[in-house]
Amino acid sequence: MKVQRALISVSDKTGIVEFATALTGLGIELLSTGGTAQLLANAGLKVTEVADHTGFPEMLDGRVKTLHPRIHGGLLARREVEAHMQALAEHDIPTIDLLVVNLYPFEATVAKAGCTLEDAIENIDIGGPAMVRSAAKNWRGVGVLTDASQYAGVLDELRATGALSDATRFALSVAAFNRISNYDAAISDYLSALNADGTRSEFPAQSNGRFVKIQDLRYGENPHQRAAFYRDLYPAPGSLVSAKQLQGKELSYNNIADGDAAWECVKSFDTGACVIVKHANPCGVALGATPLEAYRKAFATDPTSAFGGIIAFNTPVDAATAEAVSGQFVEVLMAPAFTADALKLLAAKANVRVLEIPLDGVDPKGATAWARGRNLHDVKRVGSGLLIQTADEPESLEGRLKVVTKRAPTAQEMTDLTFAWRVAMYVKSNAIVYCRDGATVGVGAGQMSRVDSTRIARIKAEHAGLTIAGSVVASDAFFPFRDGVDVLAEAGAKAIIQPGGSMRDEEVIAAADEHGLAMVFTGTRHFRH
Ligand code: 93A
Repeated sequence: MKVQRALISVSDKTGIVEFATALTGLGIELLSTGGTAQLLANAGLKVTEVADHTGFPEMLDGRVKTLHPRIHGGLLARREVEAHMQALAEHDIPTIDLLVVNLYPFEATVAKAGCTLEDAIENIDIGGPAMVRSAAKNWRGVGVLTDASQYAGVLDELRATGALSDATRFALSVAAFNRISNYDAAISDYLSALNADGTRSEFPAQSNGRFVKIQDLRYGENPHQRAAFYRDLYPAPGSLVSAKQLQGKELSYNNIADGDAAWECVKSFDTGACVIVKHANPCGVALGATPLEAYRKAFATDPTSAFGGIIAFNTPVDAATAEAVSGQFVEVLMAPAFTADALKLLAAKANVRVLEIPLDGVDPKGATAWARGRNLHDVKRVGSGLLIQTADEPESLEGRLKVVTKRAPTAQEMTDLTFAWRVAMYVKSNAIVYCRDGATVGVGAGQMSRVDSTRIARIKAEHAGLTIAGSVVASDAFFPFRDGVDVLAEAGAKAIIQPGGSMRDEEVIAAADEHGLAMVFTGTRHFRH
């Protein structure tokens, strides 16, 4: 069906003059609302104002512009139904074959600090979504564009054939319904979280969390499971979903899950760090003056587990680091940037998936989860329900640590304790992390008993040829009994950081004193399941 008439009504006017000029060039007649019509007329285009078309002025501060039968009739009439076309003729309503609308910027308005309820309400578009809905319902006769990114493709097709194919109009219709549904969800989310006094409630009665597909995956956690990867409609800055893959095989489900674990951990350090993850747990974490130093120290923790691991850096990867990393079997390599020389070296390892994730706007010490580049809410599926909680945050330990043993940690022990505590937050519970000199020495993860994690971390350190003597230990939750403390003291550890708060704290502190250990309580726990 030939496109004869287009209605253009856009808030975001990016690219609209060029697009409208091209439509005019194809002999398409233009109708437009106030601001848009003005812009197009100023650009020298012939355009009819909607107010002239309907014979009704825009009124109520623009609240009523296009809500008129002469607009909706033109959009909704079924071209193949004779009675519809007769009705249009009777009421002198011309068809509208192409609709170009983008909506009042509700999402951007409420994202601004200090947005008032009045601002938000004025930015709820009524006429725009109504037209989009009419056109999208009548997709067999009307093409509907709701985003500037669609202009070029539609133009190509119109230039080639003067019309849009069924497939194109259907795809545009689906995109249009997605757009208004996300728009309404944003309004509903915003308003649902408001109390009558203007304060916001953190967990509204209804949640409309929206996700956009990034890609289908070859399979899920196992080859018999089907899977796809989605991102939040509004992702936090610096998160894995904004990764740019620079080379390598397609990402798998497990690559993404493990990559996220590595990325969330490495992002939480405010100095150069390297994190190696295997099966969702860090198997080596270290700080370093250079990425190469951080990598070497992290790798030394557990070379066996690091095989086929995910490696993440929070600083740009240079050639020396790329060369060292290439010496091991690595599934995914992640960093905020790579030097040209590093990329040249990595190109020789075509299978390695290299992900670049800029950390702009991410502050490891930021006040909110969002500023730290993490989503504010953490979601877990349970049966047909969801558990939602605020993200676990790496808290500042300043002024919080309580020394509970006779011996206080030395300055070096204290530095290592703080590092170990941070790492433990990213290890699955029960987590026991031995560290020395800004690097992990042994990691015990995901055990049902804390004392077993303590033993396993020690065994792993021994297998890696590392000595635990002189190391410090972080435990993600309190020691329920003294046995864990006995095990780590026997292994040669010198200081412990843990939340405290067990019924048997006294027994645990006495054990530490017996062994001459220093112990500090954080008062916070970091379970991770
Ligand atoms: O205030 S509205 O809800 N009432 C309407 O009748 C209406 N018609 C189009 N907003 C309406 N629009 C919106 O105006 C469009 O969705 C678009 O975002 C905007 C374009 O206005 P202008 O062309 O005056 O800049």
